[in-house]
Amino acid sequence: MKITGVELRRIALPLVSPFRTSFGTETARDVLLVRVVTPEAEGWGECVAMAEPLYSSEYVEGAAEVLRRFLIPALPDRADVHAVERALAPVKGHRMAKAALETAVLDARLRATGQSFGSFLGAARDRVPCGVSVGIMDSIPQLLDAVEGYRAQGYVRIKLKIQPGWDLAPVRAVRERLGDDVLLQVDANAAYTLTDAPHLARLDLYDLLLIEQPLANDDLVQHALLAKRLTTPICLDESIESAQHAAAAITLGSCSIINVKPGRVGGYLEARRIHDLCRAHGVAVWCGGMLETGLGRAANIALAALPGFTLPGDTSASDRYFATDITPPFILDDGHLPVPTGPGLGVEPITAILDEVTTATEWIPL
Ligand code: NPG
Repeated sequence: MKITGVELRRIALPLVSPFRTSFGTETARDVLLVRVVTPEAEGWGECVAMAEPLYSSEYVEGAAEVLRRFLIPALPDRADVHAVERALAPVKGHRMAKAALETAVLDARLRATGQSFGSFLGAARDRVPCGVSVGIMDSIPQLLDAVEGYRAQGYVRIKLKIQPGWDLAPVRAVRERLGDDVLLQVDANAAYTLTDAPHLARLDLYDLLLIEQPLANDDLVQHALLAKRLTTPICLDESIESAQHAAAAITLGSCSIINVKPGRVGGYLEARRIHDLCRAHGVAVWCGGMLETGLGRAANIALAALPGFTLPGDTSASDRYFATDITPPFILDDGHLPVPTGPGLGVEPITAILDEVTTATEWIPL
């Protein structure tokens, strides 16, 4: 299977409500889509980089640039995902850009052979339980309203974004309102330092599933020290960009849970390696989210169906983010989403909607 060319397509999608984290507020998604064309089939990849480099060093314009200048020209002749991963490896970093290109090649390949992402990755279930990530709000009553709305929709786990000044009180209020049985976790997006350990230890009262990325991205040692001072399990997100990082974190005792985001780690092959490593070590994993459209969401749901994904992921329904998704929407059913079964991602963009939200396209022949 030879690759004929690659299209870079930018789309703009407003979010149904602003999403605020400790590093910024997203009100719309500026998404870079990668379409790989072969004579047999086309494949899609969604780049999860945001417009600004605040979650990590990557940002959408930078991803487009490294794709057009370095990654697409480095593609091998054949649309083989392992060969693609090797060909992109010499370029340092830029994992979100690499993941988008690798996913598009894999999708084209799987569509040509009729195999689904779930089957390729090793999915063990046909539906996955879904959590929801709830942003920082202006007031606790506003937060409680939002959380109750999500509970009514059926989400099986609630994740609250926290930051200094928005932590103990909102967590206490939500725990009191929801009762002890609801799965509740928090995500700091690297907003604290080790000197906050006594304060973070006060979260131990609320029976949280985990605290996600309390300290800075490169603080693996500090996370290990913090883990000794909390009973709440530590989960790492931003710190884990590869299976090597995951191995180091497990060895050091920096975390007992890992949030796997394929974009952050360079693609679904590396995401699966992290799953395999964690499973062998008894470390739980769950699938994170980056406000994906239905294309990225489809692949994440397939990944979340692997046997080591024992905690509900940030794999919310389309309407959590978008009034109109670019694919047929993912709709929550009893707190779960179905793993797509069609070839490749198992979903296609709806052409009329895609064209309407497209802001730019660029064709790069090979
Ligand atoms: O459900 O897709 C989702 C969003 C889940 O909270 C979520 N994502 O830090 O994990 C995160 C956060 C995020 C959002 C990170 C946007 C970066 C950008």
